[in-house]
Amino acid sequence: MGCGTVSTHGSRLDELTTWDADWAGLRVVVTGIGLSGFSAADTLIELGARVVVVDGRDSEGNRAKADTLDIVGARQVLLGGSAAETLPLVDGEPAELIVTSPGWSPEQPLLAAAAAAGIPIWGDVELAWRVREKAGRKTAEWLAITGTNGKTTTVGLTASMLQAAGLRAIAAGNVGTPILDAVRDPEGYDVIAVELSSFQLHWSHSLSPLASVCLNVAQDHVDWHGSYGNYLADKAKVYANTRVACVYNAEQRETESMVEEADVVEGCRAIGFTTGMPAISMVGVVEDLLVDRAFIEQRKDSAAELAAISDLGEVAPRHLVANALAAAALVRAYGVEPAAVREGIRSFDPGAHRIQKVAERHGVLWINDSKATNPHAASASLAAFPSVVWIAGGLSKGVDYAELVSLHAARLKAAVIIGVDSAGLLAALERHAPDVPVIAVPPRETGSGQPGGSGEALAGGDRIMARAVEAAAQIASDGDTVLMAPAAASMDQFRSYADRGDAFIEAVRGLGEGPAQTG
Ligand code: UMA
Repeated sequence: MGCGTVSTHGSRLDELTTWDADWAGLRVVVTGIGLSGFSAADTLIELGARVVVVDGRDSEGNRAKADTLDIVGARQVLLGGSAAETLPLVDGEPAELIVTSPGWSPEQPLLAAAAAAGIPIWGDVELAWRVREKAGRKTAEWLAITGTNGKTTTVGLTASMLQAAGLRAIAAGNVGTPILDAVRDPEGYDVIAVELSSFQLHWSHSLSPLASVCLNVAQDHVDWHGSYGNYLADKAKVYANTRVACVYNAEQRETESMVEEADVVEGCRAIGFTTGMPAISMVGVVEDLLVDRAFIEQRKDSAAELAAISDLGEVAPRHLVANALAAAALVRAYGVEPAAVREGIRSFDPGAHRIQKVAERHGVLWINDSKATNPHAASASLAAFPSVVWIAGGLSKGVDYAELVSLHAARLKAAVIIGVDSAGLLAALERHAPDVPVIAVPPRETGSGQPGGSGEALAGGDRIMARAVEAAAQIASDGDTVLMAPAAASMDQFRSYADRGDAFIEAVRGLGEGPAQTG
């Protein structure tokens, strides 16, 4: 039996633009039973669709989720490698729609087969957009946020500003709460700050947010997208059909050209953000203030104060200022007053392990940025400090460190290298920062007090961090910053970036109040 074409399936799907539309009996295959797949399957079952769920991993956790979906009324849940290779039928007939989890690549055999058969493929975000209107529930406006780095901070700041304005608002999407969970909240939200990954954007088709931003772009996820060009094209989709404001990074031309090329709703404005002096239709910085020259009537010759840089906390690196400005532009597009922007910034908790001040001892600032798992993120935090003893290294994921090291060589007082996979970083330091002293902590350090036992490897991680911190303390002196921003993933020596950050904090606290270094 043929699987039909896009146009025959499209006609029914075109009608499916609210919760109350006729979803009953629709034959859907949901791929993935993780956070987004589970929420998509659960939603579709509640809507009365006939749902088959597929996941390549037959684990205990997935079996438990499968049992739950069976109970609520899934037609079938298929787990295991072979299940994910072929397109299943739904009640003996071809699917009319695939709803995929974001992590599934278009090359994946089941999705490739669906595409070849002309079956439309939506992500969970597309489904959420289609069901956001429901009789008797508030319909939330969406503020859409993407970018290679800073998305999570920016959605958090955006939600915080909206809440400070007295609105019912939440951060959802790639940040962790599946967007369908936010959309299905019984009370409903006024506004959702939606974090969108390039994967989610790839599988989104009809979103029309009130305002949108691509914060920045740098090489990432090129394997999934096939090329950097494809990655950029998917990122650019964040601006499609935007209604009020497309917010771009005035310091990164790529994001501005995405806006220029986007098909937006008539009347939508392009608003820049800059950490320098703002031109007209931008938000930016004047002296130590964040200001708005975009959403005020007198923008030709004046700017409105939104907040002070110091409202962002003791350490306000440039990229954090940029994130706050992007968030401010989004909420100003919605109509939030300047006072709520400031209040939202002040009450925002960026969470641990992100440029977190751990201690200040004898004029040395100790900063934990364990969240910096790639060179782009590490570069942003290095840029925030003039004289740095840099603790770095870990699982490199094959990235190139040449640009990072040459860009920041002048601010490096020394580098303390951890990690089992840091050869690339060491080579880059040797080549592009030959005058910077480098201390490599041997990767196979194990705790002398922790012989044997299953915890030995991780106890080793703690010891390695303690060695790194001791080495940094020997070198750092008044005015220096010891910055643990590894530019690499953590899983070679730690359970997670959080575990690595905790080890750093513990080691810094373990230094006590010993004598200051003079060197
Ligand atoms: N699976 C397969 N075959 C595949 C790929 C995945 O069977 O080829 C299965 C896995 O066994 C698993 C499920 O699919 O059971 C996982 O699906 P998923 O990888 O799409 O992850 P979810 O649990 O649905 O979580 C996703 C986002 N994950 C990814 O995009 C990889 C989460 O972002 C997001 O918080 C969540 O939806 C809710 O919206 C995480 C992430 O790492 C934080 N994002 C990437 C990033 O930020 O760089 C994009």
